[in-house]
Amino acid sequence: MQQFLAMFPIQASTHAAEVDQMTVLVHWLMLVLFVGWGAFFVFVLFRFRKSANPKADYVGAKGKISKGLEIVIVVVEAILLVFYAIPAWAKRVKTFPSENEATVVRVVAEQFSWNIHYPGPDGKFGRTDISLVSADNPLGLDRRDPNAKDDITTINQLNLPVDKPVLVHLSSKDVIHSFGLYEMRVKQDAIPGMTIPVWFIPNRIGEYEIACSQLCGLGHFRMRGFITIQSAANYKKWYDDQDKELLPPPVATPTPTVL
Ligand SMILES: [Cu+2]
Repeated sequence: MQQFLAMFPIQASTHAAEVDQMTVLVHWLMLVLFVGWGAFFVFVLFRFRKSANPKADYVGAKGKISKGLEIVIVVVEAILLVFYAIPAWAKRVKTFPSENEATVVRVVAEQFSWNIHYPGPDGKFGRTDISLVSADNPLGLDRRDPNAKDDITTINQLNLPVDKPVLVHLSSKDVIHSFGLYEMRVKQDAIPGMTIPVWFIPNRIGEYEIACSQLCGLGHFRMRGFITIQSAANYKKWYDDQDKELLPPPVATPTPTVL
């Protein structure tokens, strides 16, 4: 199992180990099936060669072994599904962290970038309007809305604090993209017209990649963002710095002229 894990990206979220465990088990099953079916295929080539069977038999194999093996495979697959896959997926989609105790962020995909939208210190996302979308305002954020005044937006840069649940509201402006955070073992399609919640708890400080995992157009290859996991203090500093940039520039006080 460890040899398999060495090939995986590092685990940077609390549920990553569970996903990897299931992936490894599925690969072991597939390895057994590959070797088993491959050996059976070679056996069949030899056993039913033309010189030994000049006349074709249309009935086929009648032994009980193949049926028994098929039942074993179905049982093993059912065990993987019922005891690993379904419980693991249920944890991702049944309950979500409350907005009060999570870092809440909107991620809006577009050809070919990731627009990130933080609600700012007030914790409320400002209004967005499609008619306001422009090159300078890819989210169409309405800064006249009181809730939008302190909102922070970035392109291709998602900063998050470590060891705190993250709740992403994921959507898309144009085509279907896929929000892929390999180190977090997170992958979710971003679909136009839908907002899909995704949550995870990053547990390893570092810089990782946001990859679009859906072939979404000619520029798909460059649809690459970054996710920076920081300590709580560094994240707060980053957040405050972003927010300060939103403040109107201080009015210059005229220096008194000495006559
Ligand atoms: Cu994409």
